[in-house]
Amino acid sequence: AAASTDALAQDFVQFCVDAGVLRFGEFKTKAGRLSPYFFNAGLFDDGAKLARLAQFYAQALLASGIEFDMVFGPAYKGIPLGAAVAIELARLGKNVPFAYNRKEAKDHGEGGTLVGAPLKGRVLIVDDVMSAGTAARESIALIRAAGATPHAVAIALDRQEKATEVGSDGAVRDVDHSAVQYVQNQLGLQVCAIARLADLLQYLQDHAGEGLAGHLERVQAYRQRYGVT
Ligand code: OMP
Repeated sequence: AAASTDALAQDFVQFCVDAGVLRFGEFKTKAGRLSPYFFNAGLFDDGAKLARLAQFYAQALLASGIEFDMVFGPAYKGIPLGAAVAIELARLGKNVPFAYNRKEAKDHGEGGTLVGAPLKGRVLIVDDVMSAGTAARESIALIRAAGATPHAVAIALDRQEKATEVGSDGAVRDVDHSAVQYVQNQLGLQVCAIARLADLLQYLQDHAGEGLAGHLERVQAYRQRYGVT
């Protein structure tokens, strides 16, 4: 299974490079780090790309063996991702309930911040990227508050970098574990990532002859500074 998961990850990185979702250059992350690469899931911007993306999530989920009762897409970017994954799962014979949240509560009409199926059972959160883990923590709290169980997280890319925490003095500092490690080990959720930083590095190594050698060096240096083992 390990070999086929690797092959899936390599196919996925290639797909993201072709789609312009994965780019190399200079980018600032949410945590304020200067990153030599960036994954912009907003660029899965047509029906065919979304369908292909959903197939990758579904295949990675099936390979992981993770069980779940429903799919939750966190606002905003997780909403189309969760919807696409729910559609693909149904197409594969696993039709499960789907829900998402709004960022602002409505005071009329259906009211509340949750839309779709009632949150219950083991919930799978579908999101794009995990860096510091801020977004994941919010979804987990929301699912708990609704009386359901945050059970697993499916992401497209695990950046495998140090999470940050705010000290009692208000200063933000790096910690030794990644957000994914925190969600797995401290919060007890299962995490399924289609690809990780390690797969991205493998891709750059395999294609170093095609003008990607400079990017390989910069991504390696970034991992040296911010990566986890
Ligand atoms: P955390 O919520 O801190 O884990 O950061 C994840 C979010 O950062 C994503 O949902 C994006 O908004 C953004 N992001 C990317 O989309 N792609 C990247 O390659 C890196 C980031 C980031 O800013 O860390």
